[in-house]
Amino acid sequence: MIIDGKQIAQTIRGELREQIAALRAEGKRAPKLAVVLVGHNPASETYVANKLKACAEVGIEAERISYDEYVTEQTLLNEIHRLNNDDSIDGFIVQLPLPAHINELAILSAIDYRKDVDGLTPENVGRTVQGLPSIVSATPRGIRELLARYHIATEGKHVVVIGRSNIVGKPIAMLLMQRPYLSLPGMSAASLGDATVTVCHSKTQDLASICRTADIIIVAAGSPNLVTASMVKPGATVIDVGINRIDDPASPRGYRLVGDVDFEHVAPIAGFITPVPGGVGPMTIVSLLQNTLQAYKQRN
Ligand code: NAD
Ligand code: L34
Repeated sequence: MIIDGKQIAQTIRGELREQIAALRAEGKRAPKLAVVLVGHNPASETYVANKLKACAEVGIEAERISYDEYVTEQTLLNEIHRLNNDDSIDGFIVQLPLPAHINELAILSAIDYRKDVDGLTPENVGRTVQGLPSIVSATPRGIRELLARYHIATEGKHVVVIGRSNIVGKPIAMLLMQRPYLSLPGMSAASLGDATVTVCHSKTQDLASICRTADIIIVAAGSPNLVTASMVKPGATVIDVGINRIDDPASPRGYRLVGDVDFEHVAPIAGFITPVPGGVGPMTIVSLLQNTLQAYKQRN
């Protein structure tokens, strides 16, 4: 069965729109998000445009703050301090990647964790690890939501995560291994967590045999066709986070998107599988909206 992330994201946007309309009807102001974008990475431009459009759809005010790729780290830090202290802003994100001359962790660490709607500050990551209420980063939150809404339980299951990034691999591994005491405001109830998690990465030996023992594979590697049919146990759930642009003169944009999974051959044997596009990507965006509403509620 194909997991329809686009559809679920649309449903959640409808829920958010209603919640925000109800707040407005009580005379409250709209939540407000700011997005800091550095440089002109075409993929980042697309993702940020999708985020701003989704905000407009649900009634979240959004502001895009752009810098060219030569901006100094200090200028960005000043902007972050300004946003931390701007009472009209409920949350903000710094779209990644940043240019190589900027220290990503220094930038993320400067964000006030209460406004960190990407859940990437040391405070939010640490609180998530300890099972305290926190803001969970958008893509892992979206993956959890997909599993919950498709009633895919993780308790006692073997989850293989491929990729160890701070933005996907590490946090999703942490969330799914937890005892399910994490309260995520606005998230549908399901028994998520309690999984046995294996994290694989570029130095892992014999990825294929590890994957074959997985009930759930979550791949965020950025490598087309990394997960092939022979690596997937029949009936397993496959969550494809990868987004890769493949040159394709026949398509209107000159490229097409593929994930990290050989979808054509894996889909027939998987129990559940997410497509690319239309799987995890739209959930990342809607999770940011949920996080923004969460930050707004916690401030008010
Ligand atoms: P990254 O790009 O920072 O790092 C890739 C990770 O994959 C590393 O940990 C590396 O060890 C591992 N890896 C690479 N090749 C491997 C291999 N052959 N075998 C095993 N492990 C391997 O990670 P990221 O930022 O999580 O991004 C990964 C992919 O997910 C990219 O394609 C990115 O565009 C995509 N992404 C999508 C979303 C979404 O919302 N759909 C969100 C974030 C990232
Ligand atoms: N700070 N940096 C920060 N936060 C994030 O949450 C992100 N990410 C990742 C890159 N850097 C970030 C995103 O926003 C990846 N990402 C993201 C966002 C949206 C989509 C994909 C990745 C998305 O909309 N995907 C669509 C297709 C988009 C297209 O046409 O290119 C999909 O259906 O998968």
